[in-house]
Amino acid sequence: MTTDDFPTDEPAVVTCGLPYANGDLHVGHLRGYTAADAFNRALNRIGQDSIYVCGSDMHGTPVAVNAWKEGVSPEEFALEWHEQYAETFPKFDVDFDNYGHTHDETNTELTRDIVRTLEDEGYVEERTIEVAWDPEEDQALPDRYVEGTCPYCGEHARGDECDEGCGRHLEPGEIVDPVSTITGNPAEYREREHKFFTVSKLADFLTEFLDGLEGTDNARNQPRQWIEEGLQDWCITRDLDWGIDYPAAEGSEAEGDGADADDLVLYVWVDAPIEYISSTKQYSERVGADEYDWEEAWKGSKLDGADGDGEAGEIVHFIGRDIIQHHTIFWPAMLHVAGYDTPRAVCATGFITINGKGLSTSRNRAIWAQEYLDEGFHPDLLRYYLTTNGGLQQDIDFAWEKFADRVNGELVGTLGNFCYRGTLFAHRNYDGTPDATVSEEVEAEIEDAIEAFRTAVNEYDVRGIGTAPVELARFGNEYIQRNEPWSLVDDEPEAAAQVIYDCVQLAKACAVLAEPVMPGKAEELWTQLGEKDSVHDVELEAALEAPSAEFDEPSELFEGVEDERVEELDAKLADRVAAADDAADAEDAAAVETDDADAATAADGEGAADADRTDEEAPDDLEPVLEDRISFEEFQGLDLRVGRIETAEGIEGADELVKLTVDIGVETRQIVAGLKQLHDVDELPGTKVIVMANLEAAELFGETSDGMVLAAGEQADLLTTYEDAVPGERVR
Ligand code: B3M
Ligand code: ZN
Repeated sequence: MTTDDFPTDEPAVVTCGLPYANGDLHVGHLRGYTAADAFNRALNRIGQDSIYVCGSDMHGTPVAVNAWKEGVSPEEFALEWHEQYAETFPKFDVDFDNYGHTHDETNTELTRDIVRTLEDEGYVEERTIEVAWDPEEDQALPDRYVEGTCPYCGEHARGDECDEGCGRHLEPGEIVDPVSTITGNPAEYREREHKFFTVSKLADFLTEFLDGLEGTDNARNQPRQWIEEGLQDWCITRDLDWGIDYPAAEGSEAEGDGADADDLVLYVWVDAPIEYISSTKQYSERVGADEYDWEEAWKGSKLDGADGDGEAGEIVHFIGRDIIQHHTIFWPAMLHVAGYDTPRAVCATGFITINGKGLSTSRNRAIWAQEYLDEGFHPDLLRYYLTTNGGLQQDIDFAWEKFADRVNGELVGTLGNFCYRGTLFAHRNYDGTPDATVSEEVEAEIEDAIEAFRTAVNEYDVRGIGTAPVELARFGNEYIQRNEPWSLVDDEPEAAAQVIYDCVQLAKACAVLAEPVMPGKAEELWTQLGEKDSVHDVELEAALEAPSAEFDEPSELFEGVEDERVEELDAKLADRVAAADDAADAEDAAAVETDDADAATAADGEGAADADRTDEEAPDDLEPVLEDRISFEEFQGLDLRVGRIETAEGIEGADELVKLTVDIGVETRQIVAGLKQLHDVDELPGTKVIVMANLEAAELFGETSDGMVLAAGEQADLLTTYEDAVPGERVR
């Protein structure tokens, strides 16, 4: 297990979950890719040898179903999207050192190799199982070809995942009341032979792995619970003709329905994460192993002369929180058996909503990557907004108004304003940096900022990385205001030169610190400061190196977003959503009238990209409203208060509970709430909540719970206030 802080001597690799090559990229995607990109850049800034790799996920039913809808082959369909992604990411400065895809030769070979090793090591078993079957089309219905009910939580689910409920991976045959998404008919079950990876044998290994795993809390807590509940073996083959053929199946006959064993391909989740390794390998082959050795990165702890670090390599995965199980159970299990190092960290991000509602690609309630660029906004504004809006685990509500507030306040008002003021004054009075050296106060401030940045990297705190330059600029503004160089320049030229030298030094430090999250703007500032080379190549220490003696007249780094612009953008979005809703309603109505339409509607639902799982559609099984009405007086008897969580900590022995102290204005309460599996405990302090204040106190796991924090639904979505109600105010 690696416990050394970054930077270490080993080569690191940062990855982000592979996008399915099946539709346009939107802000939901960009959140993860920009966070991982910023993290990798930050690692480089602190002197860690690190690369960022990714690739398109070409296989599986998410691609096959959409290709079928379009009437093209999955390969042609996926390659087209792959090319589009490869062109789009650089426009957001998402700088992959290698961007491959899962269907290429490197990944196909490596996947077969790894699966053969799983077999050789005795971790693959053949079993007869029941798989969903469409009787009309006479074909198997793997994964997204079938929908039904989750056997664990009862929510509506897709074939291989409970996307609207508990988030579990579902094995073939597990889904209850299966319905074919091709014909809309109830599916039958048929017996088929399939291969299983016996993950259940690896519970002890995985428990130990999770104990050492860094990254976000949710990536450790959820899988621990799944292990406690008992691990199931994992079906790694599918009856599908799109994917990587199962290596041992070639040429053999399968029993059952007379289908050929060649029909069996590997489940998409086998070859998808292997692309992380394949992509690293491709990079290594391109630049040469002397510069970056993929085996050092993925097998470093097992190579000759390794210092006995154990299993974990410097591997950091950024993923959406819906694919934690794949990355913290199946993936490390595969790596372990196949002789690779396991990840050091898994950082699982929350989802994105748009104006408070679930992002829905099928309903066009999304901010598309290309659309954002077409609006003429600089990519760094979105990068900043997405990476610093909250902790990684928090959901982000995208609203143009909030976007504009952050841009206008933090970027224009603080960072841009300080850098422009300081450097313009320097240019006008000294043609660049005056003759001086940095003051002790400013040097200490920059050193603190560097230290905070380093800590943020080691805590996988991407928000902390992103806000570091803004915080420093905030100090800069205060410093310049306090020292008033404009009133010193005539009478006390030395004092004025000192202040302005400090300001230029601070601006230079801002450029270095801003590089990970705002690479384009950081480079612009760097160039304005007359610095040579590129800010992308320097390490943090450059923040304290002497600034260039000369530079040209600077220009403002950021442009504000006007209120009218926000209104215009909101109106456009609303029109788009309304048009898509009308189209969807018309389609639903048509589907009721004709049998044929059923297939189209079902497939359309499936075709929606990943973020649809946060769609704001009401679940089918909502409880009816209670018949007994209460009087207004009785309602008045409920003392509901606005509160603010002050502290939050887990309770020993209770997996789900957190102990909160909540400020409810009139007093501070201790409240125990079942939030631990669903929220990042560290992110809870500061959150405004609604507290049921006159509930009888209760004792839970030896802790007093004096009140109740209100939350909605399975995910314990915390109720909060819309604007600025303060703790203690009553909710009426
Ligand atoms: N292609 C997309 C998702 O489920 C999926 C990720 C693969 S990561 C190895 O978010
Ligand atoms: Zn479920």
